[in-house]
Amino acid sequence: LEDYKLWLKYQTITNTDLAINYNALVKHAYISQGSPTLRNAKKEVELALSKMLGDDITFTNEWVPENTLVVDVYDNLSKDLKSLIAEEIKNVTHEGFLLKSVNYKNKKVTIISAKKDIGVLYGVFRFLNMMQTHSNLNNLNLVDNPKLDIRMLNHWDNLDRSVERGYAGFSLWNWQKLPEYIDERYIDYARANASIGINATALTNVNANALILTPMYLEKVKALADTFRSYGIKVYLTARFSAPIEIGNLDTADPLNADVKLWWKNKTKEIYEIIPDFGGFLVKANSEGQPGPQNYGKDHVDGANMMAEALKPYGGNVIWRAFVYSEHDETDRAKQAYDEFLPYDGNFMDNVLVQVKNGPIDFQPREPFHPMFGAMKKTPLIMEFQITQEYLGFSTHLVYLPKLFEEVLDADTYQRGEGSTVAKVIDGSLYGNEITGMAGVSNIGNDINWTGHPFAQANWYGFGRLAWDPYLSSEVIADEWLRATYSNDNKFVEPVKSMMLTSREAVVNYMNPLGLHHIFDTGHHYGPGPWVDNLGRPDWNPVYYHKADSLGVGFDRTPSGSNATEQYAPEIAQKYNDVKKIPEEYLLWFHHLPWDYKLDNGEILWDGIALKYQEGVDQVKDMINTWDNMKPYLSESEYREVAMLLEIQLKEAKWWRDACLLYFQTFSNRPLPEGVEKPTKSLEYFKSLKFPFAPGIRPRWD
Ligand code: BDP
Repeated sequence: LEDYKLWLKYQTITNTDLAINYNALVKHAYISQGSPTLRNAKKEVELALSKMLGDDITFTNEWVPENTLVVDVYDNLSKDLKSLIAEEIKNVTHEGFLLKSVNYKNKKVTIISAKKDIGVLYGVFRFLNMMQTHSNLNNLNLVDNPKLDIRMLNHWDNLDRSVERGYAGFSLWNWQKLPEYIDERYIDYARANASIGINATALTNVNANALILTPMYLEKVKALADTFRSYGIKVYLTARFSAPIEIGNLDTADPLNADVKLWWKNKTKEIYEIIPDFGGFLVKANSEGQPGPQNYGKDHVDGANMMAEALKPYGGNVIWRAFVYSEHDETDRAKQAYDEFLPYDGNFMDNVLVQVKNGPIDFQPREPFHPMFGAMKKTPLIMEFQITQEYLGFSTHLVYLPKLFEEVLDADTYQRGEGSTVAKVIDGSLYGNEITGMAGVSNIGNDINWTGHPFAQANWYGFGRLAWDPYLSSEVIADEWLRATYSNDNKFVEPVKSMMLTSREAVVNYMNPLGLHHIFDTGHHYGPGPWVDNLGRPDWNPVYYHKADSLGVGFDRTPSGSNATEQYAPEIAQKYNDVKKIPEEYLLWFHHLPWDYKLDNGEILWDGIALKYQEGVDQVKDMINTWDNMKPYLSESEYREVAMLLEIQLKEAKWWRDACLLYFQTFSNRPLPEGVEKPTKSLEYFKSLKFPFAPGIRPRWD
């Protein structure tokens, strides 16, 4: 049950010096209760301080001279207090906050303030997090503003409560009991999100069901929106493009048809009448069989702007996804989103954001950054990361994703010269966009611990922190999370942190080393399937991506091949085209190379691939050792839970290694190099494995 509390455990502070110090700081706490949001702040402070420090803290509802902690919006503060923070508060934006230690009438007072209620709540959560991580709170002077506007989760939750690519149970949203029944979990979900600054949630799957837009469901959505509002969270819905036909009795969904436009206008009005702060629509159109404007000979701009027009009067946004690849397009799948969207740059209305996955294929353990970042200069792009581990071992493998997110955010697009990082594209600083955002495909379900794997909580946490500030380091985030979740003992934090930080490279090594990608088994993406070649479309088959043959392996995306590199700035294109300059982690993503090609360290490619697979397995063994050594800092159940999962991870890492090496060996015709363990099963055995009931499968659309 401790797991349920996420990073909001508020464990008792047992270090007496620290407890005395903190107690003195917060002894007499004044927390405004002027609004539902401020009341949430108050509840959180009361809960947290009593758990961390005990019961001798006095909470007052009004200003008294004894106060040492003051929590309120700037406008409500007394003149004296205002004057003490007047300078700093100028730098606080509408969702930002200020934490400041001041001297007031010869007394130390800590002020948590902001321009708006939501900023106060965020400030409270940060302050409590600092206390949970045993930070020095004596001389605070911190202004922190979110660097992105829309910080959102995308739930791929279906109305029957199954979750596409969900590995943590069923959907949290209990549609049958809504709107009357407000599950306590909705509130804890909102608290957790607010604690890291997430301010938006798209409740439903991008493979959308139009029913969510019917009055009966909208009442239920309203109940959730009402619950989340005081935590600063806006609700978005996925809009099925053909909804006017399916639930509106029209015979077309053509975006330029007057009746269709009117239908969306009326539908939008109906939504805002009951949810006045509705965020807008998230749309997957003409992608993987979803309907869209192209069904009517129209394009993405026609579709997005039609919805944007309906939302505009209410301040709502359209988030239009760029995850498209057509079965009729013979070119490289990695090129298609760019090719399809770049011509529209500048044509979208100003309340349209285009949501782009971090890489050009699909949430692989490693991909180069998506070439649309930086190239699409006149359209705000919202980053789409996947928090749920569709291609990274589901919720069974411990993989710390902020490391992956950070790699993408730090990548330099060179689109406006050196230093044009992806982070600068999405925070709007490179091209001066009005609205900015980051979306994460949620890994949350109704499992008691929310995310299946206890360490997957860190991925939710880390996503939120990076959406707030895409320049944060993954290491700092891991540190915060570990301290709040498990322990502040450095003998625990340091080794476990380094385990987390290497876990991402481990999964790359044992699944897709040296730029290999999309060699997952059909449909469920659980386990290896590099041999799969029988699916309806070439670009659904792993053989399309690795192109192994007797001569070599890898996808040639240089000018001699698909020339996908031309979609990047010349600095990147030149580097990636040159087999000597490309970072080896992207080698086989961009090059088809002979099995005896010499790697940087002198190994031949075949040996290098095999040794990487082995290294991945060895890294998991190291993780197991690290965790075993942590027993003294963990409860029995905390220890066992992760230990059991790590054993599965090891078993599956070996499965990946053996299946892939046996398969690729049929082309390389070379022995396994020394140091690589011999497979104990045959290739035929691995090929025979079938997983019709693996979790998270989506119904196929072909
Ligand atoms: C892929 C998933 C599929 C999603 C699709 C998407 O396999 O279930 O519907 O992405 O993002 O990663 O739309």
